[in-house]
Amino acid sequence: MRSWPAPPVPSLPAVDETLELHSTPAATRTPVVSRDGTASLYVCGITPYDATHLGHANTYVQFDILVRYWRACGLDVNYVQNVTDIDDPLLERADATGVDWRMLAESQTDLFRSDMHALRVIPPNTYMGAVEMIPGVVEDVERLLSEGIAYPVPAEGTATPDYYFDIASAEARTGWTFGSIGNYDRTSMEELFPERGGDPERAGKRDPLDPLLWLARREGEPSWDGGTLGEGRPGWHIECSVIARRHLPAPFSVQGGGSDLRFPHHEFSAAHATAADGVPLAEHYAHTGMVGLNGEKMSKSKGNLVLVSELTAKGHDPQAIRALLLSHHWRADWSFHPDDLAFAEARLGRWKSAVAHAEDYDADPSHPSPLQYALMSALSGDLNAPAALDILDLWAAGQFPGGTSRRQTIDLVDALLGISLEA
Ligand code: 5CA
Ligand code: ZN
Repeated sequence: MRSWPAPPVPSLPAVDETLELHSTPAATRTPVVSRDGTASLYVCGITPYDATHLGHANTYVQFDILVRYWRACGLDVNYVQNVTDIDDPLLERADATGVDWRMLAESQTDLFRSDMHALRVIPPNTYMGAVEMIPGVVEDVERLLSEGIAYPVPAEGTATPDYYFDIASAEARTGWTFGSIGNYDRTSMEELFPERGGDPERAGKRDPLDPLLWLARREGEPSWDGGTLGEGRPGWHIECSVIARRHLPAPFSVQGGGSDLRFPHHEFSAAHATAADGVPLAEHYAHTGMVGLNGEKMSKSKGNLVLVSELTAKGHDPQAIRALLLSHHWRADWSFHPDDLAFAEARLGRWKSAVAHAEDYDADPSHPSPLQYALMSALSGDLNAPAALDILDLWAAGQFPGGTSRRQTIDLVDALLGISLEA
């Protein structure tokens, strides 16, 4: 599927840093080791039934810093993102609003594209919808079935059964242990499962937490050819597992998303992949904090959304929105307050004014400036963007030691932080 236009990214003299990232399964910082000059990333994309809110924007802007950091280290980055363009919440919203589900998905994905473009987020190399990946999903579910890691559950009024993933069998036959990815104990997972799309009450399941792999065709719902599974549509976790495995090496460097995806989503997409391939899905799992409004998580279901498109329509500079997001550490939970945006706008103004008055001279383009070392060193320690912005404040206040020309500064801030300070 089409993504969005790439922003220009100035090239920087390469600096060889070692990135340390807080990985959820390890629950601590771990070095991210690149292989053969490459790094690979999968970030879970939107379910397009409502436009981009600040929580989504935060997740994609924070992972954009990872992409930019890797590129500045001279790595070749392979980045994949999905769109959950078929799932229950999308069908429910389409039903409730009387809009065709395809039109809803298309219009909201388009709005997301224009928001990402406005926020200067580097697009993924592969942007793929669940619907496009259905043949791959069918292939994998058939494989899991033949290996005894999936099983049918008869459904009322359907010609063929639904299919579920067998947690116990996967634990016995693969290297995956239940809870090892999201880092939750069984009691917490039992609490979270029904809140996040799971169906613990479904009769006929071997374990109440076994997740759905393939849903048989229901009257009045869209469905696709499922080969030996029968007509139907994919479960949620298998979608990301299959899209990632078909487009990235196994294991790839980082699986990303918001912390609401720790369980069940990332736990099970990793489990499905390990069961199908025999190797872990990813080396690291990175989860961004949840953005809220007045202390409550911002979510489509609660309707307490601050939309990027509404802020920009009111005349707010998307670059100030970006600066606001990056003033929070990627793992932090935080609540939006309109004053924060005014603060970010003033801050951006100070950086721009400092750049406009900075000295221009011919700096050696192959030699990293002291400012570049400082910013990259801040980012190498668990992608500390707030610390990078503080360094920029120091520089703008004339308190940063070491020379950096006007042009170098513009290129540096643009390449690493995605903020253009050009007048
Ligand atoms: N399509 C699935 C992932 S495969 C999904 O979770 N879609 S979503 O539209 O609900 O969320 C898109 C991304 O934004 C996910 O990575 C999710 O973790 C993240 N996200 C959702 N709400 C928030 C929030 N309030 N704060 C931060 N990130 C959020
Ligand atoms: Zn996903």
